[in-house]
Amino acid sequence: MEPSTRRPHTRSRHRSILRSLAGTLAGVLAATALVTGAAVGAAPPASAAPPGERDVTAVLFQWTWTSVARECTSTLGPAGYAYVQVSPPQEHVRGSQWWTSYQPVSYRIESKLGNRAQFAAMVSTCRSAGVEVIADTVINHMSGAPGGGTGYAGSPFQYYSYPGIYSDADFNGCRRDIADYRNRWEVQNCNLVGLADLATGSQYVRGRIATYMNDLIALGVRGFRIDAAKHMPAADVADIVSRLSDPSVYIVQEVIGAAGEPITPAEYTGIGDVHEFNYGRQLKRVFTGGDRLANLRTFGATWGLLPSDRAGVFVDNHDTERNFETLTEADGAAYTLANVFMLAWPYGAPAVHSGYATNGDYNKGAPQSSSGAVLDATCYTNGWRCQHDWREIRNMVGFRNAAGTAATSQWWDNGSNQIAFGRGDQAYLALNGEGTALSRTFTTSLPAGVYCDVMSGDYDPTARSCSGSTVTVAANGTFSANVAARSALAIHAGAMLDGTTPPPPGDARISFGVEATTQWGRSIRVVGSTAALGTWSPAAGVALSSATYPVWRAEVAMPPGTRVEYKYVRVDGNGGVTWESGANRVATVPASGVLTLSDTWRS
Ligand code: ARE
Ligand code: CA
Repeated sequence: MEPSTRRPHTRSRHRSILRSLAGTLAGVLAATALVTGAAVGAAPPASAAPPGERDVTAVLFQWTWTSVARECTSTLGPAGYAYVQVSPPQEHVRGSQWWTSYQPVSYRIESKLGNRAQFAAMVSTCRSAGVEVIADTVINHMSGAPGGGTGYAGSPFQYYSYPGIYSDADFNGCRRDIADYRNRWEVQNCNLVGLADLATGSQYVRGRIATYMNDLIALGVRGFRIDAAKHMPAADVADIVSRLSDPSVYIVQEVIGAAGEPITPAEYTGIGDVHEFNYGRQLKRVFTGGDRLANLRTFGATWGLLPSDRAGVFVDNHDTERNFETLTEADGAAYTLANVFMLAWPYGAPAVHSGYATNGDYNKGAPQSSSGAVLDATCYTNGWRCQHDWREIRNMVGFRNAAGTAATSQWWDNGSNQIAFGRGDQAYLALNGEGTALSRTFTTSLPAGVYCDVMSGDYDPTARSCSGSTVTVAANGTFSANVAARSALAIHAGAMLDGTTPPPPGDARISFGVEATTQWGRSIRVVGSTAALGTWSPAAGVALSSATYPVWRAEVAMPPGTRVEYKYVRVDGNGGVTWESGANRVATVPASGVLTLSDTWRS
């Protein structure tokens, strides 16, 4: 592992801190078998963020802030998404097309997607639901409208002149369109499709951009997609990022790698993550018959892709679903299965694109009223596709969270387009890309038990029930199942069924206890890595009793020897959730009897 100071903005740094702390704690625990809350001294800074291993982003493309907020609470949080990426929030040129978002005219947080207050409320609601917000930031350029005009929020502007922000001298001198992508200077100093190219080498411009991004951080934003990063020298991007008020925010840069071009994604990996476009391109090739799924066994860096811990990956994004460089939702099962594979496969940080029907019109803006106001999104109406909510995709987020950092194991393939693999003792996927059913006995490293196949139905963590079919894993790790043509079967430790799971011998259990003073109307829950603790979903965690206030307590029976990571959360009257700060706590279920924990709330 490289020194963490060199690459401050990738998710791997955050994760590795948590992992090393967790490792230390686990060692302490193994030796003492009794935990107190004081063990974590050097915890990372307090934040409302849920614990460390989650890395899936839902991209709610062109959704209004009001609808993003609602979706965080109803769907993204419960599904376990770590981030929601929203479209550019700054003032932009007027017009009905989606791409007006990519033509800034000022840095006021007022756009067709909502005003500043709505944006702030959305960030706060999403964070309460355990979902951090990534803002798409357009900082390489301003508008492309040569005639000038008035922005969405009323700001007057001219091409190369944005009163109070930038004047002519703040733009690069090239002033013509990029024509030759093999010319580094031209790509970085001339105009991308007519968009006024900012002089990002200038101290003033860098400072002004950082002020905008810091404004978003002040509103609670915890990550940035940097649009058109390839069109700014990496040194310029690095300088801007070094000015951010919070060095732990997540950065993912749009640097499209292409054969024959001098500017490469690798130039930007020292700053943060970079979108790996070849990932989506390769998945299209493999899932449309250009290669066999069996060859995905080695999918990753050995295919010439970026190092896993620097790659932001997707099956499609808003550009590629319009230029068909990748699969799109029109590809049906191949698209769904590629997303399932992406979420199961331990490479990169995955983003699920969620768009709307375009009916073949490249420019078509998000569903809007007759007066041009973008309508709040409601899934499956008005053309909203809601890929983030498709059962197979939504449930694979839980699979990925349960799998955590476990490596792939027990790979199997039929030499063609039927594959299966596990993620250690946490999760197992069988994916059938062929036109005939797959019937076999699979070998896993999973503990024996009855699992919900989350491709065929949903697991209900409260009722501990499954609306789809179940799979019984035997003591030797095998299970037999039938996987229909062009479909998948997925099981994981976060979706095991009670009662049918072999009962823990000796009544093994943990008594969770935490001293926490709270205001009237608030309550404390324990949430953690196992199904019994809600698989990191606060709503599915275990409510503690206040009978011995200020110590809150509850007993949870779990299979003996299970290593659990957990945290306490405070729930206020209207359902808002506050996570305690610091690293995940760790405990191991005893062989029999009760392990009594006496923790102290970490504010
Ligand atoms: C619109 C109109 C234009 C008009 C312009 C200015 O379509 O005709 O000239 O406005 O008035 C988006 C849309 C554009 C839109 C623009 C501004 O896609 O159509 O232009 O907003 O409203 C390159 C860049 C890459 C960029 C892609 C699209 O390297 O950064 O082009 N992607 C991002 C966003 C886009 C966005 C912008 C940047 C601009 O994701 O959605 O544009 O903010 C090879 C190269 C790639 C190149 C690619 C396509 O693969 O390797 O580098 O990508 O070709 O040219
Ligand atoms: Ca530029």
